Amino acid sequence: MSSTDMESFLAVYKQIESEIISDIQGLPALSDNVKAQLAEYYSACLPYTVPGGKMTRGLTVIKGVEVLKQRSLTDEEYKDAAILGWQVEWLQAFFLVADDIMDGSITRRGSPCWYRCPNVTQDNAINDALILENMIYQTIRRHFRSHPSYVQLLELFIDTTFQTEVGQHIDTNGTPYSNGRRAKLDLSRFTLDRYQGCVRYKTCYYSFYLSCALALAYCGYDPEGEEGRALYKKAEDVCMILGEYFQIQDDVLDAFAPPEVLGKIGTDIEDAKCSWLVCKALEIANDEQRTILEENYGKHDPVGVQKVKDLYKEMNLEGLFVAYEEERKKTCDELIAKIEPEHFQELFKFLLSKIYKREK
Ligand code: GPP
Ligand code: MG
Ligand code: MG
Ligand code: MG
Repeated sequence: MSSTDMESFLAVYKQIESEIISDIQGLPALSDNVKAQLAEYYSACLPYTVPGGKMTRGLTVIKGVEVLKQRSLTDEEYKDAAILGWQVEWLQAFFLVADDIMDGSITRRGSPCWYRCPNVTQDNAINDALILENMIYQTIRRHFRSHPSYVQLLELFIDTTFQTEVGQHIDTNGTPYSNGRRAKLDLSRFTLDRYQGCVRYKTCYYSFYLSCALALAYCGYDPEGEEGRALYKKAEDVCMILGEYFQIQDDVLDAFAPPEVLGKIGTDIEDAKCSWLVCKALEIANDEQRTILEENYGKHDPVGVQKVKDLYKEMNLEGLFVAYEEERKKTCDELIAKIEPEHFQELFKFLLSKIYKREK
């Protein structure tokens, strides 16, 4: 079984979805009518919010288990790794449903954000984000309760969720709120130092490290043991660098990628986000360029947003990014080449190949 086999991976999604819908249909002390409404609602919510992304996070767990075992997987191992992979995708669905509300986004994966669907609304979407999170723990209990790594698997999801939420808080408060409104834009907050801290928490742990750590945990590596500790640490070190590179791409795509390719419409300028682009621009801006940012950044006004994008173009930030990407690719190649045991390198080469020069 190959880890890049989407069809097999999606078949496992289907099974998890049916298990969850059957649970809902079996809830005690609810009339058949109410249960049917719930089942119908979540039979629409799950396929809309969970599959349909690039699925790299999920497939990475399978790749990780293959790499660590140094052989192709048995059917049972494949299924276990795919179930864990889908739990990372479920976590991502939970985060994205919530993130799109917080960021006031319009589209996701080429369709309206879940909270903007007419039969959903923000009230439901907030609760659905919470339900999506809970489903992770239902599924892990169903499939891994008697696995030796059960507690560790749970703790990885708990810790990663907290880390991401801390990052999301930093992200949301690049310009803090005061008396229910955004405080005045303070460009001095947008530094690469703040950026790196924010991104480590909001992106690196859940998008890169979690999948690698789940593979290690599933294969029985103990984070407290000598061999295990070194492997988790290596994975963490590389994932922090890959994750930062990935979020910098996300920020550049937010401003410059065609929404029909990206599947989402950028909101970072309107939302006054501490984006890599604004940090970089402020590093090199002259007084006049800084004034353009002062006057236009963080406003929900298409003319102002265009002025910021024109400024980014004038400052050749896209060119700076291309240079950054080449430098990053080189650093990552070198870093990965030093990882021991050698076969562990394959996992990070896989991740790097998925992100280098990505367009969505
Ligand atoms: C990416 O930020 C980070 C997340 C999606 C984590 C959200 C965390 C929560 C606790 C809700 P982003 O806003 O740049 O992502 P995108 O560009 O995909 O909207
Ligand atoms: Mg967002
Ligand atoms: Mg966000
Ligand atoms: Mg973004």
